[in-house]
Amino acid sequence: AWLPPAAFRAVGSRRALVCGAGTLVGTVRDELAQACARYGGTVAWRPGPGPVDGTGDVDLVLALTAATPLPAPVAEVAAQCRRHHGAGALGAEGFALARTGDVTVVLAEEPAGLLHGLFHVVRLGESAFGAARGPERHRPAMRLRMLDHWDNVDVHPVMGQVERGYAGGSIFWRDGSPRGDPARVRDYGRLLAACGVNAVSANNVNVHATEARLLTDRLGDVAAIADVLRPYGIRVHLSVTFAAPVVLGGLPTADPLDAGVRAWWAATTRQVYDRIPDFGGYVVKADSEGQSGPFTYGRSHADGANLLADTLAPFRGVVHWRAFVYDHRQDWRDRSTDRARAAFDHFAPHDGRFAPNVVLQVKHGPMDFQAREPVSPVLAAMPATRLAVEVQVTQEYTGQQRHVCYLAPWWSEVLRFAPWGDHRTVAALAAGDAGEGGGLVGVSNAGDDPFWTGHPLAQANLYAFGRLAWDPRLDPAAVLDEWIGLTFPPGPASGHDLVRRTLHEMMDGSWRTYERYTAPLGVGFMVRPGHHYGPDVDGYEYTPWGTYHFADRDGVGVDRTRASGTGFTGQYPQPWRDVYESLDRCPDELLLFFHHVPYGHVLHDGSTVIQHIYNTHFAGAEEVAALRRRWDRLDGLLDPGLHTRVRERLDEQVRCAEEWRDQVNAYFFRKSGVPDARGRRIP
Ligand code: GCW
Repeated sequence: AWLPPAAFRAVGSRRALVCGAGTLVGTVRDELAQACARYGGTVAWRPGPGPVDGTGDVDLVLALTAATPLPAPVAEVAAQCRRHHGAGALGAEGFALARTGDVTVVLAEEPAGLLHGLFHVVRLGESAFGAARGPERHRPAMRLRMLDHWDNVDVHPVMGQVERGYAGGSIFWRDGSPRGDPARVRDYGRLLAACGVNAVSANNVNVHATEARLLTDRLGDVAAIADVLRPYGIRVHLSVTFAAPVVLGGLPTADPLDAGVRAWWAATTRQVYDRIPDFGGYVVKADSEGQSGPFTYGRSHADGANLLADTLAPFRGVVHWRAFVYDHRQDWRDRSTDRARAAFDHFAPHDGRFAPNVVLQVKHGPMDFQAREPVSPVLAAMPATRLAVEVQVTQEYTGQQRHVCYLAPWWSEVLRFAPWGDHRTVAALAAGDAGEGGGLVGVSNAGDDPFWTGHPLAQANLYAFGRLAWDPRLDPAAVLDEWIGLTFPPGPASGHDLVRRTLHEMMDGSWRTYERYTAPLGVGFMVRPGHHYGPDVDGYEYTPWGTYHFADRDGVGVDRTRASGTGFTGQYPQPWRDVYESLDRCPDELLLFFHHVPYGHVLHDGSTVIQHIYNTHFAGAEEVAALRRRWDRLDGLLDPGLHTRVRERLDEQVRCAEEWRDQVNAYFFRKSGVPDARGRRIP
């Protein structure tokens, strides 16, 4: 992935000094030692206070501020930092980077900062050892940067080992047991640390019988994962079932206000911390898609979340409480129920009632990880609640890691969205004041596949997730180049520039390409029910899931206006409540999410809706064909196994994009009777 040995060439050929002690400092030293063994550099380590020994000639110093006396160049950087930012300005994970004289300095207050600093230097490569720079201060925008694994311990009869997993089996589990491959887990932790992730939840939010027991008699399995990830600064969290007091504790109820239930959770949580002192906390999917929750007992989600939060608080743990609560058994004939409204209707009234260590985990859009949705209005409606934004790194609705679909531009749009039209962005809401918000959560796309993510190019999504959680202002195209540079370092073979250029060209616009050949203008779904791969325009139209497009002979789209529809637009603050309400002002890419319009409705670019559908679907499929041609140019320049794997996936993407094009075009031609103005073939 993005840590091939060659990514360490620049640091590995230097004379490095590490000052400080602790597990994570040990990791920094070991990383450097490994790199130096390969590239001829040296590493000295000064764990405690004492004379600076054998450190006359160094190129790179990584030091904790506490490791006094600090070597001269570091002391200078420390003094500058204090002058500019005051004491304690680097925080738990931040670092300062400077190049003074001939020495590159990384300074941190805490060991985790040193580790992030090391990986930053790795990313910079030779340029970290060039011109004078800094001191620059780097701190994560979000304190919580978590990947959720929807991994089952047992193989689930329908969902398999990993729910919505497209990269083989689980990294953690196989057939009901731990997978027994700590080296793989360690490598994973290393990759995550190198892009800035600091938390992992190790099991599916749909908690089945075996998985429920991870909280109690199988806690040892979780502790083993925590032990392996700890040296990389990654904390482990656990998905738990709200019914645990009943299914594990044998109590007659899981009512959050019941004294026995509270005592059970308190005792259970204490045992978790006895075993895993740095345990991160619980993740809960309650009253959602069949999972149990407080509604069963006539209690609110604030009651439910606070129960768990109270038991975690003494240990500084958090509960990630998911806002993905909606009626999945609705009647498709009932036009008044709107799934998009559900999270807001359930949660917004409870703003201010959640304990400080509850993180309300909100999917970025009001529906479900479609290739295009508006930003969830919940994010603007709960100023007194810690909010996390959840994105889906695993490509359930975006090509299932058989299609190239670089998602960072999509996430970046979401994170930069300004719900009130002013300086306050979604990223700022998730970051919170002084980084105390709920952060960014991604559903992991990694598995036991040799390329980690099934599609080798899907690794870029995992990398970009971590980088954007660390700094949501990063340009996704620059993050892509960073990933390409690390993953495909210049080697002895020629053609490296072509590789870089081609990968960038293929990936940068791939999310928009995907959008073009799938569901049009923000209407979403149109996928095969169940597994969600490939087109099926009416697949969900008459189902209980609340995901409809309402196409008929005259028009298509969901009327979510206040004037004549479900009123969903009213969940947004100004300016968006009026922008989305207005047929004229609503952005084209979301038109069918908010409005039901005739096929002849004219978009801002002058084309009709029906012609737009034809144009984008022909264009999208052509763009995929061009992707495959581009990839062919790289034959012989890359590892053959990798080239073949991507080539196979591109063949499938071409086939599938044509299928999408033809089904969507044929469907709307048949409904509307309007021919393509350009006379192209529609089957
Ligand atoms: O996107 C849907 C998926 C479910 C998933 C659910 C959720 C884990 O189809 O597989 O369940 O969302 O986010 O809880």
